Amino acid sequence: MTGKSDLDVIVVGAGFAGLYMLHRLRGAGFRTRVVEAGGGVGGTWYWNRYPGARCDVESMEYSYSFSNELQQEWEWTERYAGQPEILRYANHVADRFDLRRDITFHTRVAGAVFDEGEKRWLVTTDTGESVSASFVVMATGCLSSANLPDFEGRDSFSGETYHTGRWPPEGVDFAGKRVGIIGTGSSAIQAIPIIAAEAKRLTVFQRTPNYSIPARNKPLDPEYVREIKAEYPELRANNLRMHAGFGSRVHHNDVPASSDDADDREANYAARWQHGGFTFLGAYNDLLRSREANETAAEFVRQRIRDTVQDPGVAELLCPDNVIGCKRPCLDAGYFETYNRANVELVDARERAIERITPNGVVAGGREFELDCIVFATGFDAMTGALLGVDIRGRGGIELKQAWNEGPRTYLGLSTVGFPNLFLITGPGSPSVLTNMIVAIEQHVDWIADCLRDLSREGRATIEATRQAQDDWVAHVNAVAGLTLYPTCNSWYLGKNIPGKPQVFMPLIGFPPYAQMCEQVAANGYEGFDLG
Ligand code: NA7
Repeated sequence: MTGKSDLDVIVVGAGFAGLYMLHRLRGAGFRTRVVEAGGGVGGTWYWNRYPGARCDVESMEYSYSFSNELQQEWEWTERYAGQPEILRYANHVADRFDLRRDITFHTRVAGAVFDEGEKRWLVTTDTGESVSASFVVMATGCLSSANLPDFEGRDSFSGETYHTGRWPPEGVDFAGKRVGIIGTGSSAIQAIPIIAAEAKRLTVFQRTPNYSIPARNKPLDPEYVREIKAEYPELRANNLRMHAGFGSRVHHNDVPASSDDADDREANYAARWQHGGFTFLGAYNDLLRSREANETAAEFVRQRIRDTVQDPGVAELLCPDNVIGCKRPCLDAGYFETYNRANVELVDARERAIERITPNGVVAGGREFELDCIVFATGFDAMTGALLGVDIRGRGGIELKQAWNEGPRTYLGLSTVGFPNLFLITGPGSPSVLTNMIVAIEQHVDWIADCLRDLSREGRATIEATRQAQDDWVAHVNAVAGLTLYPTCNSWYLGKNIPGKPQVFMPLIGFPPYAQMCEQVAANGYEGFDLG
């Protein structure tokens, strides 16, 4: 990066957000550089190479919409794309739009300091370089800072250890091995059936059982693909009107669960279960607002677990007792069936908590489980981890860590007081992880690119959220969450998976009204921002 001190914008991260941000900014004439810690593009899909990693938004919708040529030429092969295919897509986009020449790989941004006199950010990297730019865009992802719990003796284990979010590109051979997997979130639920089929023995350490819905993945029917491609712009436009930015082709039943009797409800759930995917949660409009409604869906899933898992004790252990959808729901391919295998053991790590890790394996509930490999499927320091992993200092030298010590505070999830000219893509306080991420990314990238164009046209050097706008926004995000059942469980949306993390509901619920608000803010001359 040496010699690039004349930059307008530094973008941190070359995942889907960073790639599109670069494309838009370069197109608008801004001198831009992307800095990426990994050795390639793709972000989440570069790092999460664990067996079974797959997107749970359908591939025809989990893809960029900004270029009609791109969406017409790219051929997805499955209803839900697997990690290797999505990574190929990210690479194709990088090549097609000639993005690599402005990306510095194998370089982690370590710090960013705002120089108030110069009105520029000075960015430093772990390779010892420093570079300045007028703007910094954090495209660091919501689920990119791996959570490796600090189990006693963790580093004493003499076998192999892996984290699902940092999987070795060359893959792992589990054949003949005794494998332990800690966690039963989305990553584990995707990986467990595949590891179980390969390993000699698989021990699953489950702290909280999770709801999972069959994905019913399948090869894409060419006729279906033709149909979508013929009306792609309409599909994209319709998805923008959906609560979570996808799924406009399936029926969302806009009535409460109580409007059907028990038999009709059962039939509705069964049809959606058969269809597969998140359609299940579109069965009624109050599943995340009414406990009573939620319980009807939750009990339907528990019954399916009991139907599937032969050992009744194991089945009960796998049945979640919290609100369905409160934690990120999972999609699977044969997850519950895996517990019928003779080589799979489920350990109740809630009752028999993991006490420590030894050179031989994991001790839980007083018993030592001897293992050759441990897979940490323990998730991420979500939404704030990657942002706070960079030493960001704004006006007056204030540290982002300090500004957010009671939880993240932003205006629109895009900007935070005290940090002028710093933008967050899909930051806390925006719909982000509660939507189709690519839709949320495109909306943020377009807003930021338009904002920089407007600032430049008007000769403005800085933009910063006002304290009042930020306070009002944080109150709004909390008020919306408070109307739902989301705050009722120990989810990573609330930061509850990380010991000591402030507990604040981080994403904003509801994409379409949010996107309208962002448009309105811009149309009103960047209302809620101070322009310098
Ligand atoms: P998740 O969904 O955060 O799952 C992590 C799992 O690891 C979850 O079951 C946790 O149990 C478990 N965990 C975490 N720490 C511990 C400790 N200390 N002891 C025992 N068990 C632990 O991460 P994923 O990678 O599966 O999925 C992340 C997102 O990626 C997903 O939501 C999709 O958006 C894609 P807990 O539930 O906290 O009791």
